[in-house]
Amino acid sequence: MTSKAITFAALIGFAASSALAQTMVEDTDQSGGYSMEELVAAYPDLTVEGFAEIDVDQNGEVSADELTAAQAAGLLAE
Ligand SMILES: [Ca+2]
Ligand SMILES: [Ca+2]
Repeated sequence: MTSKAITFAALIGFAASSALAQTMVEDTDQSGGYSMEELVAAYPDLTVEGFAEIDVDQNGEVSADELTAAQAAGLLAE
């Protein structure tokens, strides 16, 4: 393997690991927010209490902003 090929392989490996670090939550029912079920699909350990904490305005769905805030606060640990 040339040094160029090794550098390329390292870059691919880096891209793959950073993609894994970002857990994607899917709005499967296209409601514009994330329900408990949609969040549990990405975060199986999420509890009802945890969901209530993330749903800051308590409207029953987690918006993209609420999700970002929760991730930044470490409320959605893997
Ligand atoms: Ca939804
Ligand atoms: Ca909300």
